[in-house]
Amino acid sequence: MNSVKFNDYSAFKDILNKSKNIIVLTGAGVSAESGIPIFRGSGGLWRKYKATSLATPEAFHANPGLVWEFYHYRRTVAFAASPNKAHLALARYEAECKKLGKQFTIITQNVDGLHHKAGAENVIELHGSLRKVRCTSCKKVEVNLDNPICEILKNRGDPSADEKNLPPIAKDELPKCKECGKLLRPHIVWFGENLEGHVLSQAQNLVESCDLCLIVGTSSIVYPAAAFGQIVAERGQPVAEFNLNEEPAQDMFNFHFSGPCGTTLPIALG
Ligand code: BJW
Ligand code: ZN
Repeated sequence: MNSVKFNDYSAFKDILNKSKNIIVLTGAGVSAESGIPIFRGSGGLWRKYKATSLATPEAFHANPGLVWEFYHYRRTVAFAASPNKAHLALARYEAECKKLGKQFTIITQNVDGLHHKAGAENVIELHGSLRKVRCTSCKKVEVNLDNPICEILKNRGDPSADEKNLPPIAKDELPKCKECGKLLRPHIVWFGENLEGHVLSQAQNLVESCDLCLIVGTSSIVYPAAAFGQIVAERGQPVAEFNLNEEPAQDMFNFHFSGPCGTTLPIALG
């Protein structure tokens, strides 16, 4: 039976130095110190809604104006945010790996673009990106950094606004596809939707071939990402978790570093 080593930086560094194909799965916790709210717990509310209840195709179908307001707010926060010490430590380590001929890939569940902003190049965005939109009809995907993305969303999205005082937003006022004129949506993977096939298989290949896996700032409850660490551990390869929580998500992981990852990761990768 494997026993988890707690905050053992020296034993972790021995393994890190020997590894040649490293993956890092990141979640909302890696961006928390950049001021991006996490999904679960007290930070996961926007107005009276749980963030996870708005991130569904059903919510968008029922009220696209409300869901676009929520995403307008998220885009505004993410576009203004700066990478923190955890993003920067990962990007620095990627550059070191490149020099040493090692493979290093960040697989992120985040949609905020902060790994790229920190300078990381080898990043797989599992759940899409706030920087992209997709047509609900012709499915064309494009980068769109306009903010607001359409006139009606100007001055909307305030999380503390009282909805009783806000006029509802009609569907035909929302952003439209330049090709076919139909409604655009955020290019984000919502609950119950499949991840993009090529993105998922790229991530799965790395999960099957890596010799070290870091799990950073994720509650490890949303699949398929939640299974990645477990799959690596079942193959007998080391897994190291970095989380505010004191306890590991899985007792089959080898290392657990508790505390803000803006503090723990720079030590572990330094
Ligand atoms: C810190 C910190 C600091 C804080 N330092 N740490 C198998 C079994 C059961 C269910 C399923 C299954 N397969 C699929 C499902 C259904 C579903 C699912 O997993 N549900 C579970 C809830 C049970 N999965 C899906 O629907 C996926 N699709 C799919 O698999 O398709 C096939 C299929 C469909 C249906 C049935 C079966 C198969 C799609 C998932 C898409 C997830 N989308 C979201 C919303 C994106 C939209 C957006 O961003 O606007 O992605 S949900 C939300 O959760 C978001 C996140 O990426 C994701 C993960 O959350 P994360 O990152 O872990 O955040 P938190 O808040 O949960 O945790 C933060 C952590 O950080 C905490 O642990 C803190 O302690 C820590 N922390 N500060 C270090 N400073
Ligand atoms: Zn279109």
